[in-house]
Amino acid sequence: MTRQTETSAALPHSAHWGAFSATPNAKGGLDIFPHPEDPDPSPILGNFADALTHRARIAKPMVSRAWLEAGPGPRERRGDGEFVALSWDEALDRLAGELTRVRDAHGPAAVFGGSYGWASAGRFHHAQSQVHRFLNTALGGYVRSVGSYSAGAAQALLPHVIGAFEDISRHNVTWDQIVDHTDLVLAFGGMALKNSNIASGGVSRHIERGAMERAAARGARFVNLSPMRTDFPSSAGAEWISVKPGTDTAVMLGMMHALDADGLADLKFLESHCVGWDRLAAYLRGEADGQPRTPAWAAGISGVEASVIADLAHRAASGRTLVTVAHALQRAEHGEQPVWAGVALAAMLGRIGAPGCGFHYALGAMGHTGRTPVATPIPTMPQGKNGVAALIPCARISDMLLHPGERFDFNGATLTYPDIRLVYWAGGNPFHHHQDLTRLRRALSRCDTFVVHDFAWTASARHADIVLPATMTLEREDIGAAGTDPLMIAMRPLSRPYGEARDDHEIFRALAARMGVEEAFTEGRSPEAWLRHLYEPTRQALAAEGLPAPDFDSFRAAGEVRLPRRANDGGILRAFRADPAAAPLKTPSGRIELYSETIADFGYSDCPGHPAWLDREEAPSPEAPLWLVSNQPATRLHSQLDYAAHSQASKSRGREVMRINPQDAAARGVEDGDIVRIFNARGACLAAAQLTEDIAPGVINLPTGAWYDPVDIGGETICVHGNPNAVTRDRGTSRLAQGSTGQLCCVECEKWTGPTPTVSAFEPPDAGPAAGDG
Ligand SMILES: Nc1nc2c(c(=O)[nH]1)N[C@H]1C(S)=C(S)[C@@H](COP(=O)(O)OP(=O)(O)OC[C@H]3O[C@@H](n4cnc5c(=O)[nH]c(N)nc54)[C@H](O)[C@@H]3O)O[C@H]1N2
Ligand SMILES: Nc1nc2c(c(=O)[nH]1)N[C@H]1C(S)=C(S)[C@@H](COP(=O)(O)OP(=O)(O)OC[C@H]3O[C@@H](n4cnc5c(=O)[nH]c(N)nc54)[C@H](O)[C@@H]3O)O[C@H]1N2
Ligand SMILES: [Mo]
Repeated sequence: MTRQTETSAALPHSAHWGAFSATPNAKGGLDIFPHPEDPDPSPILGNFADALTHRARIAKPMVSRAWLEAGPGPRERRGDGEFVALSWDEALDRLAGELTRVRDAHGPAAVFGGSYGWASAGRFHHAQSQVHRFLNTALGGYVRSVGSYSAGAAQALLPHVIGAFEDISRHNVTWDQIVDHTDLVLAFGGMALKNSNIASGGVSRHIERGAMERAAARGARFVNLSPMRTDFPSSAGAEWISVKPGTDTAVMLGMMHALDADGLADLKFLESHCVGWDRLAAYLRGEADGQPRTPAWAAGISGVEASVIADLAHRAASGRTLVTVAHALQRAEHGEQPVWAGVALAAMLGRIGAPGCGFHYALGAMGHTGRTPVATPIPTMPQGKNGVAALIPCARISDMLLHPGERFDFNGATLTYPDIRLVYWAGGNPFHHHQDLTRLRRALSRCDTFVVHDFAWTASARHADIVLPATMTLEREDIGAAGTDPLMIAMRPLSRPYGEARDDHEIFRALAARMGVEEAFTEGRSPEAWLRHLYEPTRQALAAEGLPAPDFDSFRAAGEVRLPRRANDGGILRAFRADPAAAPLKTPSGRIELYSETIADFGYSDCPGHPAWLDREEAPSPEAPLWLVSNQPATRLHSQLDYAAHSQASKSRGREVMRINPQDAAARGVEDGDIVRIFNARGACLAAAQLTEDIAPGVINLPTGAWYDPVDIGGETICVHGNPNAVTRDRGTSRLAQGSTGQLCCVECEKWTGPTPTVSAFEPPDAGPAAGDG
């Protein structure tokens, strides 16, 4: 992001990718100025410049003609029909009627309101909070989703073996400690700076690049264990060890074997702070099955030479070492295992809880990590009480819709999929985030009604029956805040709403009014009154600390307020290290569990009682010999604003770019810039090839986020724009966590020789004559 001089007329605002201010320009767009305190602003801010009035925005309430004419009900297929524009009054009347029908006929447990997604940074207009509050108020509840696509496996596993997810991923080793203390960072999955651009709720300072460079200048070494060199900034001088996708657990087990065999394990720490070392040691030594997990064994699986694995173990034991495991590793089949193995490896090194050392889950994967949390509460919209008990792990959406009444395992419990009639989404894009989109399409055809609020014609909106145009963040007043950022931002509206767009809150208020619960939904507050109300707990906490605690009007006039941080005290792991009896972990034993009785007792063969290397169902085959890594995109947050300038500039021939090693490209006659078809038995997409030595042979990379653009060609549905979820696999990580496995799948790829279909993902769908026009 180039820094320009901000004019005094610029108004503050905030996004998940940075705090900024902006002024309207003569082109109908915005001039964007990163926050002056941000040392390394995110280039993703560039997507705001032309975002407001793009043709991909939704201008009016729209209803699919099929739903309007045939009424609610399952359909052959959603997503390829015509839409009809309705007035707000008519759209809201029909939706309120349908919500009432479903509630009265089937009860609130027939409504899926999980509505997973990142929405926008403002805390009041946070779409998920608004939709949950509305469904709780108007229906008495809804079927919810738990966990995240980000970290489903880790969220279920970490509390069993080391501690609460937040404690291990947010209040642990800090960047300051790494600058001062760490000798060696073993980064499994790397720490790409593109990823720490992002923090939900906002991030006013991007500190990672500077911290890595300062640590490296002091002599710290970073090792990027990943199939891609670009997963670490070159300025930090990282060594690249290329690991075959999905095999990190084997590498870690090989390192652990070397530590054990060479007498380098910290037996004192294993005795005083851990349980289950004997069980893990027996596994490492192959006592039960005759297969010791030696570096040579690990080399055969991972492609990393045995001597490199052993050497890494020795280096790790000789200094202050930090082990980090990226989210990506656990967003894959058996994703629990690399997280647990990382904890076990760090435990054997004996430095968990020491400054800059030990284990940090997902350090650098977002701008939230490696910082100390703020000491005051931040504004949160109350969601009310959900009277429905039924839930799904978030990535089981298609399973739920396709298998109502069926039972499934989840973290020790057996749950039943509810029978869903109405699906409500606000602030997320399932046709971005979910796997195997052909299957999701089939699944979403089974419900009676699919409702989507969005500000743009995403694939989810195109598949909906009722599409309500929401305002985008740039058009609203709000408060931007994250529990890890020192600035709370008074976000100001930078434009009038596009077309007839309304705030999610206003849409829900109007629905609540029709359903007789307006007062309960709004508590009598206008949006402005809500902002003042939500600001108050933070102000009071500031005042109690004796810090500047401006009233709301002064906060709004100043544009921001500074929040104090908690002490940089290493969190629960530091206290536990110092005295495990006085500060036990929240695990069953109070210690780090290298063997978990709880997990063992669940009896899941896909997640046994200690970290283990497990055979995979998804693995390279003659039909699908390449690993596809579908990671986070560098030029946007997920699918958000894919239509805007910065994201568009990264495309080639209008398509998402797929990276491939020249060796694999040559074997397939693929040249740089060619359009390729990426496919497997589940589906296919087109992308533009880029040849690079920065990716390991046998692996290709297509980031997520290109808007799904399915076209039926020769009997096959192909996403012609390059959405990798056209080919990913829709299975849970294991019965423990049921997390998303979207990061990795196996595919083949070939040069596309047919006519290149036009990408129409950003063209609004066909709109028939408006209702009432004849
Ligand atoms: N293959 C594969 N798939 C993946 C992943 C992967 O690694 N590989 N990663 C996964 C991960 S980690 C995640 S977190 C998910 C992300 O999945 P999502 O969070 O669903 O993705 P977003 O594109 O951020 O979706 C947010 C949507 O909300 C809309 N929106 C923004 N502001 C507002 C608002 O104020 N009101 C309303 N109504 N709408 C708004 C945006 O336009 C956008 O459509 O994707 C997952 N999917
Ligand atoms: N710019 C940008 N930043 C983002 C996001 C975004 O959409 N855009 N999304 C944010 C969100 S919601 C999340 S959850 C985080 C996600 O954080 P991550 O999941 O960690 O991020 P990814 O980019 O998906 O993956 C990181 C890298 O892991 C490597 N990798 C994949 N599989 C393996 C494996 O099996 N072994 C090893 N060693 N490496 C592997 C890939 O090369 C990949 O580039 O990112 C956040 N940051
Ligand atoms: Mo995520």
